[in-house]
Amino acid sequence: MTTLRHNWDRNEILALFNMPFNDLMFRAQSIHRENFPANEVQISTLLSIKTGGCAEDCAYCPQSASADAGVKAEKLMKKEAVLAEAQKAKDAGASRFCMGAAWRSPKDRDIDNVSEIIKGVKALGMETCATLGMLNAEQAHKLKESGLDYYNHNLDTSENFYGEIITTRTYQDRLDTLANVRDAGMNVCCGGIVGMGEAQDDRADLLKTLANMPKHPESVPINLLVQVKGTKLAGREELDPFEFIRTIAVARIMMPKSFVRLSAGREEMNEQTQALCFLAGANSIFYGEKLLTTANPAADKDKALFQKLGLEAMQIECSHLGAEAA
Ligand code: SAM
Ligand code: DTB
Ligand code: SF4
Repeated sequence: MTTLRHNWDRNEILALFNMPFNDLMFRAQSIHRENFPANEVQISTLLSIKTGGCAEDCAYCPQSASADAGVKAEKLMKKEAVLAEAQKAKDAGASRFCMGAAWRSPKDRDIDNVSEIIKGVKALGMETCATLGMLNAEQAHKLKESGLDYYNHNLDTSENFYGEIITTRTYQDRLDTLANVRDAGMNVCCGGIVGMGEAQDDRADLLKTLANMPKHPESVPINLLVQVKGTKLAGREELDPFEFIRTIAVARIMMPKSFVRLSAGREEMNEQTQALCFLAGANSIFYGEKLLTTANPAADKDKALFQKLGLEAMQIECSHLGAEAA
C-alpha cells in the first residue's frame, strides 16, 4: 500500500532525480499503477475568460502588462460566451473546464461575476476549475459556495529562485492563497514551471514544498516554459527533455495519489517525449487548440497520440481518485 509522506528533504529528492533513467521510470510507473488506472488520462480544457493587461510582472507570462508580447487587454467574458465554450469542451470529451483570468487578485465584483459563470458550467455537468490570482479567505468561501471544484494557484518555482521571476508578490502571498483555498474546502491545483533557467535544486525544492504541504495538492501541473517573444524569459536555454521527464517522475513518486498534469509546453514536445511523460506518471493534460494565449496541440493530433499509446480519457467519476485520505 502506498503511504503518503510530508517530510521530504532535498537530498533524497535529488537522489530520485539522479537515479538511472530506467530505474526512475520503473519506480514512478509502479507507483502510478498502484494508485491510478494505468492507461487513463484526465482531460481538462482551458479558457482565458479575462485576458491580458495584468499588473503582475511574472517574467514568463505574455499577459503581464510589463511584457511586450502583443496580447491585447480584454474585459471579463460574458457568461453566455463562456458557457458556449464549456459546452464545446464537454462535447469534445473534457471532464473539467478551467477558467483563467489575468488578475493579480479579483475584486469582490469579479468574484460575483465568476460565481455566476461557475454555476452555469456546473449545470452542464462538468467539473470546474478557476485560476484568478490571489484570494482572501472570504473570496475562497464564495467560490466554493458557487460550486467551484478546483482552484489553480501555482508556486511556479522554488522560494530561492522565485525572486528572479516575480517581484510584485511574494512566495508567502502564494502560500497564503493556497491555505485559503484549502480551508474553504476546495481541491487544490498547484504546481510550477520548469525550464526558466532554474537549477535542479530549485526543481527539487519546488516539489518538496508541494509534497510537504499538510495535504498534497489533488492536482499538480508541471508546465514546461512556453517561451513567448516579448516576455523576459524568451531566449532562455532550453531544458533537456529528459530532465523534464525526470521532474514528472519525481512528482509522481512524491505525490502518489495526486493527478500530475503534463501541462503547458506540449506543443513544443515530440510524441516520444510526451509518451515518456505518461510512462513517468503524468495522467492529466490540457486538451484543445489553445492554452490561455498560446498554442496547444490540435485535438485530432492528441486523439491520434492517445490511439497510438492505447490511452483513454478518464471519466469524471474517477476523479475522486486524486483525493488524499484525511
Ligand atoms: N493570473 C493568475 C495567476 O497567475 O495566479 C492566473 C493565470 S496564470 C496565466 C496561471 C499560470 O500559468 C501561472 O501561474 C504559470 O504557472 C502558468 N504560465 C503562464 N505563462 C506561462 C508560460 N509562458 N509557460 C508556462 N506556464 C505559464
Ligand atoms: C497551469 O499550471 N498551466 C495553465 C493553467 N495552469 C492555467 C496555463 C498555461 C499558460 C501558458 C501560457 C499561455 O497560454 O498564456
Ligand atoms: Fe498575471 Fe498570472 Fe500572468 Fe502573472 S501569470 S502576469 S499573475 S496573468
